Amino acid sequence: MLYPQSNPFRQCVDLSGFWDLRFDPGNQGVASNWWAGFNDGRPVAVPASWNDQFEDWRDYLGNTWYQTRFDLPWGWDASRQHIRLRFNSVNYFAEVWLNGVRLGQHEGGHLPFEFDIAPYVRPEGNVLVVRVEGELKPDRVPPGNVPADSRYMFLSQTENNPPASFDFFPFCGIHRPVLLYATPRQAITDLTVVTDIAGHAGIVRVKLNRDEGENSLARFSLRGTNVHAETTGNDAVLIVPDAALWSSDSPHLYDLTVELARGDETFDRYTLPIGIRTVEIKGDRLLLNGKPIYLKGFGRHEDFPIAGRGLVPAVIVKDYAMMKWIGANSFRTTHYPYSEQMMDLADRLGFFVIDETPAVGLFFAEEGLARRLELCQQYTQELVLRDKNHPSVIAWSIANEPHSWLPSAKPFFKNLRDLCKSIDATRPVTLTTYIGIGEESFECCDLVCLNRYAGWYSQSGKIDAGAASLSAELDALYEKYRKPIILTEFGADAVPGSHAQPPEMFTEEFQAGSIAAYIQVLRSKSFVIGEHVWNMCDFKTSQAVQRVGGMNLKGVFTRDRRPKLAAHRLRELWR
Ligand code: BDP
Repeated sequence: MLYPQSNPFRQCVDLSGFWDLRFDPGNQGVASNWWAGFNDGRPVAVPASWNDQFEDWRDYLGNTWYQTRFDLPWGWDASRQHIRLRFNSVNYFAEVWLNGVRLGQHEGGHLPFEFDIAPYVRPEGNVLVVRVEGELKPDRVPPGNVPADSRYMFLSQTENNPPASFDFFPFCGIHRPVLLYATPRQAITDLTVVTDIAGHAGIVRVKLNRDEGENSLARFSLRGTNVHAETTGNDAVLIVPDAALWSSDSPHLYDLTVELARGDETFDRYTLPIGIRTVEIKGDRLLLNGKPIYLKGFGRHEDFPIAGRGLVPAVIVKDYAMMKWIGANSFRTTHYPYSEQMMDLADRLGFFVIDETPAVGLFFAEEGLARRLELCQQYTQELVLRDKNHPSVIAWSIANEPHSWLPSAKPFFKNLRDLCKSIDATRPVTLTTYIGIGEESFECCDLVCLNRYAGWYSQSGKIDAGAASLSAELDALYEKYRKPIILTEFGADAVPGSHAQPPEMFTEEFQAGSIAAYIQVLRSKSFVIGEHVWNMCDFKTSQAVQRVGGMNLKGVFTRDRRPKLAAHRLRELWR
C-alpha cells in the first residue's frame, strides 16, 4: 500500500483540522441518521485521541461520531481519476459514510485503510461522517473485559479502569491524518523492493503492481545516478555500482522513481526512498550488510499529553533527538504499528526497527479464538504490506506477551509466522514473551525475544538477585533454542525526583541501578544481540493499584521527555 503523494500526476490533500464530534452513549446516531450529516457537533482536533481533549469523556470508549466537509481541489475529475479517502489510523473500529453513502468499515486501530470515492464524491459540499468506537471486548485484538480465569490469563485485568488486557491507555479516535488523494485511472498501485549486495554493487529488485489496462511502459530510475531500467512488464532489476549502503551510521537513501508512459507521454509517477541493505541471521548473530549488529534502544509508546495516541510530528522529531542523544540505535513498535511518519524517519536517521503487530494481551480460551486469529492475520498482512519497503525494519514481531500456555497457541503463531514469511521472506520473524523457556512458539521464530522484570515484579527490590536469575535464565534459553536472544523489555518504575541510597523501588537510583545490572549480564553473553529498555518514556495506562496516577513510570524519560537518572546512566553505557 503506497503512501499518497503529490507530484505532477497525483495529488494528496490532508483533511486534518477541527472536525465536528458527537458522543453517542445512547447509540441513537444510526437511527437518527447522523451518518447523513449531523448538527450540534463540538469541535475536535483530528488527528488526536478524543479522551484528553475534553473535561469529562476520558474513560469513554463507546460510539462517537466525527464529521467534516470538503470540496475537491481545482482540476480534480472523478470521471478521469481514482479519488480515494485514506485513513492512516482510527482506533478501534470505524464505519464511514460520504454524502450519506456507506463506504465501509475497518477494524483495528493502527493500520491504514481506504475507500474509492470517485462514484460518490461531488465537486463541492461533500459531507464525510465516521462512526468510531473502541469498546474493550474479549474477541477483539487487543482484547479487553476478559473474564477472570487463571487458565487463560496470568492476571485478571478486569479490575483495571478501563479494563484493558494490556498495559497502555485504550485511547480512541482518529489518530493519524485522513488523506484525500487522486491518481490516474491506470496508476501504479504498489511497489515491492528487495535489495541485495554483490561485491561493491547494490542490487535493487522492484516489483510493480498497477491498475489493469494496456501494457504501458514502466521506467525505473534512481535519482542522482545513471541507473535505470524500463519494461512493459512488472519486474525490474537495477544494479548500482559502488552502492552507498544503508546502515545505522550512514543511512543512505536513494530515491527510486517509477513512471508509466504511453509513447513519450508520462502519465504516472511515484517516488519511493529506498535503502540498499541486507539482513540475515547467521548462527548467533544478526547481520546487517554481512556485519553483526547489536541493538540498543527501547520499547516505546505513541503517547503524549492531550493528543493521546494522535500523531504529533514535533514529538516524533524530539524522540529521535533523545534517542540519538542517549546512544540508542533501535526500538520495537510496542505494541502496535507506529505512524508512517515515524517509520520514514527511522529510515532517514538510521534506526533499526522491530515492527510489531497490535497482537498484545492474546489469550487462548476457545471462545472467540477463531476471530482473534482472523484479526491477527488481517493485521499481520496489513502491516507487512504497509512497511515492507522500509530499510529500517529488520524484523517482524507477531505478538507481545501472549498468555500462550494452552496447546492452541503454538499452531496459532505458526500460522501467523507462515503468513508473514509468505508476504516477506527476507526478514526474521519473532514474538516476545514473559513465559521464557516454556514458550514453545520460539521453535518457529528466528529470534528469541524475552521480556524480564526479575528484581521488580518478582524478587522485588533485589537488584543483584534479579540480575543473577536473568543470567541463569538466558543460559537455559540459549541452551534450549540455540537462537540469538534479544532482551526486549526490562526496567523499573521510577517516580521522577524520588531518591534513595541505598536504592529502593520507585526511586531513580533503583531504576538506574537495575537497568545497569541487567546490561552487565547481557554483555557477558555472546548470544545476546540486543537490549531494549522498557520504556523510553513514562506513559498513560489504565488506573490500577500498581499504576500511580494512571501512569506506567518505567520511562527513562518522563512523559514530557525529561531525562531521569537512568537516561544519563544509559548514555554512559551506550555511547
Ligand atoms: C510487560 C508488557 C508491557 C508492560 C510492562 C510493565 O509487555 O506492555 O507495560 O510489562 O509491566 O509485561 O511495565
